[in-house]
Amino acid sequence: MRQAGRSLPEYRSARGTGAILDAISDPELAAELTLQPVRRYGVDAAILFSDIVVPLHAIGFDLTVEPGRGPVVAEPVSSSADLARLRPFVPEEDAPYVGRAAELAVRELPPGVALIGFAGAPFTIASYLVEGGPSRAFARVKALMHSDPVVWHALADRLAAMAAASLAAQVHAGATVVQLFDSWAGVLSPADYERFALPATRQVFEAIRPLGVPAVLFGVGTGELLATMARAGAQVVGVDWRVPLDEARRRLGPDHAVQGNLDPAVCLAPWEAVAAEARDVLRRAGTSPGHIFNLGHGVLPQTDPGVLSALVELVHAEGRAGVPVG
Ligand code: 1CP
Repeated sequence: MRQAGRSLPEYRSARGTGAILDAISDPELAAELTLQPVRRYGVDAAILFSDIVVPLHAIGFDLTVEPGRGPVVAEPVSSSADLARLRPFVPEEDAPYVGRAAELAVRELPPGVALIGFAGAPFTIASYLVEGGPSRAFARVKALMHSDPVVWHALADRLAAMAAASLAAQVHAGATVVQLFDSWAGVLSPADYERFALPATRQVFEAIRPLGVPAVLFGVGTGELLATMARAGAQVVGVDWRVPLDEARRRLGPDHAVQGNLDPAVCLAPWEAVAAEARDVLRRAGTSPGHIFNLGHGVLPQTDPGVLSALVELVHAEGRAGVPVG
């Protein structure tokens, strides 16, 4: 459950009001924030407290993460000259705090609880770089793809290398599962996804395959893309609430496990409604070839932690035991 911490008073008090990139670069604090949802909810996996823009920030790219808004880039990328600002990311030198936080978190995790390392997929990271910040229409990034495919692919290749290096470093530090967030891929047509996003996404999964950890590919609003995403090289595909998991399985084919997909907003309803929707997710997911129960996107900050505890209990009691990840 991404951002599970945001619902927790202990998260708010440990996190304070400082900049998120500062919190992320403090390994003790980042490890503590990683562990809090596991302690409180007894979930089967922790997700490292970090952000998809950390590698960019770490190579000195001028960006901030604005509270309530998200990543904002001072000088957006628009031409081949801008690519020079994206030098290769060397995790051990540029962002040693990420590996350190992972090591500290792994030490404290109960046996059998996975640590999920993650990175942003090339398209989603590129959308921030080209748009300059969070976007609704994604007009500039789409225009760049179609007007200058050579620059686009060069940009995507660099971001693929960055994501692969970041994931590998997290695995070396103890992450037992990796997840690639292509959060905004759902704004692309299937043809554009295949032509402009899939190749670099495949590069990421190919690069990390020798590490032998299970890999998840997740995006929001990707219903029409699932058959294409199935070819990216991840063993697991995460989906939001817009596509029921039985239908997602039909679109993905028999070779992928699924992750998802309770609507986070449902968790604001009375418990009976949450339980009914959670049971529907479990029923539609079935068990083969694997289901990781999750919310379809991040936990909403106003969610009652008591509801999330009850949800974890319900899934543990009623979800049929499969092979644990990690
Ligand atoms: O200061 C804060 O606490 C602000 C909220 C916040 C948090 C808690 C941001 C800003 N990033 C994070 C941490 C974060 N980001 C984690 C750590 C684990 C956790 O807390 O659960 C993870 C996994 C991410 C990943 C991330 N960052 C994604 C992909 C996941 C998704 O939600 O689809 C994306 C798109 C981002 C960018 C980002 N960072 C922060 C915000 C508000 C955003 C989204 C902005 C936008 O809408 O474009």
